[in-house]
Amino acid sequence: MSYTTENLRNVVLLGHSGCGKTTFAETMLFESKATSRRGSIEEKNTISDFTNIEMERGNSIFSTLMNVKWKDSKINIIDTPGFDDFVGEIISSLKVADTGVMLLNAKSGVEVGSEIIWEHINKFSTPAIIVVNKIDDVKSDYETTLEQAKNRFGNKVLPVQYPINEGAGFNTIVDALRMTMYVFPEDGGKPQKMDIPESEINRAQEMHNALVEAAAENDEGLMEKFFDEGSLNETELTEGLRIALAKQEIFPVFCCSATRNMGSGRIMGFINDICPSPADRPAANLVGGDKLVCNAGADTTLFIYKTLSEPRIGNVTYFKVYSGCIKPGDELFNADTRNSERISQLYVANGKNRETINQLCAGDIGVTLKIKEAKTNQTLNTKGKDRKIVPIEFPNSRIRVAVNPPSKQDMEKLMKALYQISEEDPTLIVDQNVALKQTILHGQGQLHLDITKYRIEKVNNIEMEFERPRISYRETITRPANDSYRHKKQSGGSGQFAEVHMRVEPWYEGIPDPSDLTVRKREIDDLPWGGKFEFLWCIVGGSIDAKYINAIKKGVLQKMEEGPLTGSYCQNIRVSVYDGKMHPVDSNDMAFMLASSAVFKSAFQNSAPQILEPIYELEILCSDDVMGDVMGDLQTRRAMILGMGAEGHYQKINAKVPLKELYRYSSTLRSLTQGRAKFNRAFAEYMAVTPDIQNELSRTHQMSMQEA
Ligand SMILES: Nc1nc2c(ncn2[C@@H]2O[C@H](COP(=O)(O)OP(=O)(O)O)[C@@H](O)[C@H]2O)c(=O)[nH]1
Ligand SMILES: [Mg+2]
Repeated sequence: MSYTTENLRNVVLLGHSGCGKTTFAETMLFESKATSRRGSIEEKNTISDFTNIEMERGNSIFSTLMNVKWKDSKINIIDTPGFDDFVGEIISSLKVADTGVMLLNAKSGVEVGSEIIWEHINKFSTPAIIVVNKIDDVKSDYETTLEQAKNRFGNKVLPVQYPINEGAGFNTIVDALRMTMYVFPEDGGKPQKMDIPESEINRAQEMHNALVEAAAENDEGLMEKFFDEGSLNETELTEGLRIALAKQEIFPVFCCSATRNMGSGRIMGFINDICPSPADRPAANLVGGDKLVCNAGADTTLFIYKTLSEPRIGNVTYFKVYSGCIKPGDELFNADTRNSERISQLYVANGKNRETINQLCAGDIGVTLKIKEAKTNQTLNTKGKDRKIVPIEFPNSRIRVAVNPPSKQDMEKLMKALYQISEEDPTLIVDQNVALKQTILHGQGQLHLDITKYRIEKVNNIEMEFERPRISYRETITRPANDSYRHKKQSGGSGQFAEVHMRVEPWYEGIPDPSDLTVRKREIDDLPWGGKFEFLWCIVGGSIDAKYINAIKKGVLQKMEEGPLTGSYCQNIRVSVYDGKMHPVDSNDMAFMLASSAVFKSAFQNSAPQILEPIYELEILCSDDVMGDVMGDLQTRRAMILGMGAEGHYQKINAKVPLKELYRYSSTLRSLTQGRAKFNRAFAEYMAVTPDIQNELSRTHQMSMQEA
C-alpha cells in the first residue's frame, strides 16, 4: 500500500555508539508488529545490524532502512552507526530524514559522540526529539542526563516524560503531555494507563505548563488564546507543539528501555501526531538555487542517498522521492550522467528484507535494484526535467594509509574491491598515486580504515597490508643560476648535437623580466601538481632555431616531474634560454631535449634548491580536561599553534602541522583523550623543510636510487 505524503514520517536514529539505537529500532519494529520476535545485539539477530561484519563486531557500521506502520503513519526509520568514523552514513541519512531521534544513554549522559552528532543535526536544521534510553540500567540517572542535555543542547530541550522508578525495577513513566502515567507489564509492550498519583501531580503539572507555554509561544493565534484563557485545549496544544518542533524551537525528551521493550509505542505515537511529514519541511534546495516542493502531484524526482552492493544481487540503490510518485517500470532520466534509467523493481525495506511495492509517493524512502549506473548523490527525474538536488557534502578525509596486497598479482583484484567500497562510501577515497608510487587510502579515522581492511579480507577474500604512506614533497630553488650543457654523440653515421645555455630563477607573482635578456617568447604554465613554471625564450641572432623551443621546454618539464633532490615535483621556477649552438645535420628534437634536461638539472643544483613539505591546518575540539595533553602532543609534531580558545563546551585549537607528523594522529588523539576530542584537517600550503630534514631526505633518495 502506498502512503500519501502527509502520512509519512522519516526518522533517523542518532547517538553515540552503544546508546541503544539498533535495539530501539528493534523494539519499534516489534511493537508495531513489523516483526514477530525481538532480536538483540547479544544474539546477533537484529533487523538493523544484519551484515556479517556488524554481527561479528556487535555494533552498527552501515545505515539501515526500516519501516513500520503506526496509527495513520508509515514511519521510515534509518538506524545509523554512532562512531564519528562513519560520519558519511550519518550525514547521508540526515539528508533524507525529516526528524532526528537523538538517543542518550541514561547511565552515561551526554557523551562526546552525542555532541558531535548534535552539531550535525543543527547543521541540517533537522527537527529532533530526544530519547533517554537504558532507564532500566542500575546506573541510570535520568535527571543528570536531562540536565546535561539542557546544558549542552540549550534550553529548548523540554521533558515530556520522566521515569518514576528508574534502575533495575523500572516499569513506570509519567507523561506530562498526556498527563497520564504508563505502567508496563513485566516483559514490556503495551502499558496500562493510570492517573498520575497525588505525590507526582505537582511535578507533572509544572512540566505540562512548560510544554503548553512552548506550544503557545511559536504561533500568534495560539499565543492570544493562551493569554485570554490561560490554557490550550488538546488540539491546540498538539498544533502548537507541531509548529515549535518543526521550527526547532523545542526538543522534547522521552524515556525508554529498548531492551525491556518499554516506551517506544508512546514515542511512535508522538512521531505520528506531532513530528513533521515531508510536506511540512522547507522545500528542497536544487543546484542553481531553485527550490523543489514535496508534492506528490508534480513530476517525479528521486535522490539517491546510498548504494550498497549485495552478494548475488548487485547494486542496491536507496532513494528518497522528493517530488511526484514512482511506479515499477517508470523510465527516469539521470540529471548527472544524462542517462536514462528504468526503475524495474520497487521495494520498501526492513534491513535485508525487502517487500515489493507498486508505488512510492513524494516524501517516501525506498529501494530499487539493478539500475545501471546511478550513484549516491545523483538525481533522477521524469524525462524533460533537469532538477538536481543539492548533493550531500561529505567531509574531508582525516587519515591516510598506503595499501598493498602481499603479492603483486593481487593488485588488480584489490583495486577493484577498493573502488567498489569507495563507490558505496564516499568518505573513503582511493588514490593510485603515481608520484608516490603507492596506493593511498584516505578515510575518516583508524576504525574506518580497519573496517575497510576487514571487509576486503572477509568479504572479498583478498589479503591487504597497511603501510606508512609516503609524503608528496615538492622541490624549488631559492636563488638564480646560469649554466650550459653540450650534448654530443658520434655513433657511426649521423651524430647528435645540441647546446643549451639556461638561467633558472625562483618564480614569484609579479617577477620582472630579466634586465639583461631580450624576451622573444613567454609561456606561463600552471603545473598539474601545483605552482608555476615560466619559460622565456631569449635567443637572439638565431643561435638555436625556434623550432626547438618545444623540445627544450619538454626537457625541462621532464626533470621538473622528477626533481633532482628527492624525485618529487618541482614548482615555482622560471627558466630563460638565452644562448646555445646547433649543428646543421646532427641537431634534432631529441638532442635538444636531452641537453635541456641536463642543463636544467645542473643549474637547479647550483641555485640553492629547497625541499618543500605539505602542511595541513588542523582544527581540534576537545574537552577542557584533556587540553593539556593535546597541546603537549602537538608540540612533538612540529606544530605551529595559530589560536586556541573556548568554543561552546569545547576548547578549540587551530594549528598548522606538517603532514609527515600526522601519521596515526587519529588513533593517538583518541587514546590520548579517551575519545574526548575530535579533529578536522585540510591541506594548507607547502613550506620549506629545515636543512637537517632536507639532508636526510636527499640522502635517503640517493640511496634508494643506487639500490634501484
Ligand atoms: N540495559 C539496557 N541495555 C540496553 C538498552 N538498549 C540497548 N542496550 C544494550 O546496549 C548495547 C548497545 O546497544 P545497540 O543497540 O547496539 O546500541 P547502538 O550502538 O546505539 O546501536 C547492547 O549490548 C544492548 O543490548 C536498554 O534499554 N537497557
Ligand atoms: Mg547500532
